[in-house]
Amino acid sequence: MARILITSALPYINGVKHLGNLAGSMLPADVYARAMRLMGHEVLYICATDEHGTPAELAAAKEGLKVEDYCDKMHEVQAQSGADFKLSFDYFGRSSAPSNHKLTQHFAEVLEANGLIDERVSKQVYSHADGRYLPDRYVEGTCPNCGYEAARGDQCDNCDRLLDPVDLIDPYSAVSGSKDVEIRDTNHLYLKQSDMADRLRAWIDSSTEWPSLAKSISYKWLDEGLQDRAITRDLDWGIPVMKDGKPRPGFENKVFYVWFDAPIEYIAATQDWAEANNENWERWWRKDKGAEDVTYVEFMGKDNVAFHALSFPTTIIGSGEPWTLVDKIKAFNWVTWYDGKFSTSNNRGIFMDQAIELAPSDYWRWVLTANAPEGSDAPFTLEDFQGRVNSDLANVLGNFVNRITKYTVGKFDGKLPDGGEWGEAEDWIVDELATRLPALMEYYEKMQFRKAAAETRAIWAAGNEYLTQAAPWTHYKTNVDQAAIGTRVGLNLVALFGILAQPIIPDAAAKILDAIGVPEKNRTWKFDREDWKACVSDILDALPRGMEIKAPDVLFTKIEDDQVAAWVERFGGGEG
Ligand code: B3M
Ligand code: ZN
Repeated sequence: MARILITSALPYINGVKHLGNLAGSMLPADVYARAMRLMGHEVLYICATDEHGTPAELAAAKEGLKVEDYCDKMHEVQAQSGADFKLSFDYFGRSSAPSNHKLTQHFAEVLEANGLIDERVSKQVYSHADGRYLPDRYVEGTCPNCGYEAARGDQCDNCDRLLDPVDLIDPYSAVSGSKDVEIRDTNHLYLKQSDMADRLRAWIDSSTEWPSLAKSISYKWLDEGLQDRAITRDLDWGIPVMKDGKPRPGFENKVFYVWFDAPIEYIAATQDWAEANNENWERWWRKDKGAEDVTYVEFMGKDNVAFHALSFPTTIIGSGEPWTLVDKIKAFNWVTWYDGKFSTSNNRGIFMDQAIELAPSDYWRWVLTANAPEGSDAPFTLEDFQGRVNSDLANVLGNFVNRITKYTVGKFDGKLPDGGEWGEAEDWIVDELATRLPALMEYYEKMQFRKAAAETRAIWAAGNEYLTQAAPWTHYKTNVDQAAIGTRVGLNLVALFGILAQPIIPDAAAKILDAIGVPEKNRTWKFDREDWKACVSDILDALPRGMEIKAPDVLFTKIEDDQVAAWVERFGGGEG
C-alpha cells in the first residue's frame, strides 16, 4: 500500500470553470484519486480556489463587489460545482486563508536567507489615469511574440507565451482603457530561478515517472534559459510582504505574486484539512515528520507546467527544508469547443454550472475522460457527447445491466440462480478479463485516462459478447441449468462492471452495486495480481447463490437529436 498525495491546479476564483478546465486538471485528478483509493492506497486529494492576483480584482470590480466578498461568494460557487461533479476532494481550501499567508511569508524568508530572493529595481507600467501601477492583467496590448492585439500583461492568450507587462506593444489599462501609461522604476523581489537551473535539470532528469508532456515542456523552458521571476506585485489584495515581522519597507503597497503563493496553498490547504479533521499534515509534507514514503502527483493544464516543474520546486528545494517535492506531473493539452476555444464573451462552450443542468455529472465525466486531451488537444462537440453517452453508457453498459437483471427478476424470482456447468463461453470471458483487467489497472497507475476509459468500455463490450455466446434466454426452455450459469456469470459481470466503473461514473456505479447488493467492503480493487485467471474466475462466482437482486432504475437516458440541436443553438456549435 502506498501513500499518494494528489493535487489539481487551483481554479482561479474569477468565474465558474468551463468543461475544458474541468477535463484538464480536477476531473482526471479525481478519477485517479478514486482509482488509487479503490486499490487500497492511502490517498489525500487537495484542491482550493486561487484567489489572489489581478484576475480576482478585475472580476470583483466588474461585479461591483469588494474583492474579499467576491472571493467568499465565488469560493462557495466553485465548491458547489465540485460537489455537483462529484469531485472527491479531501479538502477544498482557499489560497487567501491565514495558513497560506503564514506559509508563503515563511518560504519568502528562508529563500531570501538562502540567497535565492533579492530585491531589484524593476520596470512597471504606471497609469496616470488610474493613478497606480498596472501589473499583469491590468495591462493589455499587442503580443511581442505573435502580434495578437488583446494580449494580457501576464500571458498571451493566442500563443500562450508568458509575458511581462512592459513587453507589450501599445499597452493600455485594462481598468480604464487609458493609453496614458509610462514605464516607471519600482522595487520588487525576484526569485533567482536561474541559480537553480542546473539543480532543476538534474532533478527532472532523474524524475523518470513524469508523463512525457510535462517533461518536454519543462526541458523547453530549461533549454531557453530559466529567467529570474518577480514574485511581488503592486496590488492591495494578496499576501503582504514582510520583513522581520513588519511590513517590508518600500513594499507597503505590494503583495506576493499570485503564482508565488498559489502552489504553497497545496501545503496550506493540507494544514487546514488537518486542523478541521484532527489530522496530521506533516506526514504528507515533511520528510522529517513521516512523509518520506509519500508519492506526490500533480495534475494541471499544459500552461501551468512551468510553475509546477520549475518555480514551485525552486521554492521547495531552495528552502533547504525537507518538504515533499512532486514525483509525477500529469499535464493535459486543451479541450477545444469544436475546433475553437471556449469563450465566455462569445458564448461558446459550456460551463460547469450549465452542464450540470443539462445532463447528470456521470455523462460529462465519462465523455471528458474517454476524450481526455492527453496526446494532443481534443475537441469537445455536443454530437460526440451524444454519441458516447448513447452508445457507451446507454447501449453498452446500461442495456447489459438492464437485460440481465430484469431477466433474473422475471425468470429466477430475482435470485442469483444456482446450477449449470462451466463451459466454453465462460472460459472465453475468463481469458478476456484476465488480459483486460491487468491492462486497466496499469492504465490507471500510469494515469493514461483515455486508455482507461477505452479499456473499461471494452470490458463492458466483452460482457455483451459473453451474453451473446452464453444466450441464457435461448437455453431457458430446454435446459434451465444452462440458463442459470449464463445468468449467474452475467450478474457477477454486472457487479464487476459497477466496481470498475466507480472512478469515472461514480453515481451510476453506486446504483448498479446497490441494486445487486454488493456490500461496500466488496467494492474495492484489491485483486490478486499474481494469478489473474484465478482472480477472474473468483470474481465471476463472487455473489452468493440465492441472493436477492433488483433491477436498477433506468441508469442512463439517451440524448435525443432535438436536445442536441437546442444545445447547439444555445451554446454555439461547429459553425463558430
Ligand atoms: N489558477 C491557473 C489556472 O487555473 C492557476 C493554477 C494555480 S495552481 C497552483 O490555469
Ligand atoms: Zn502571442
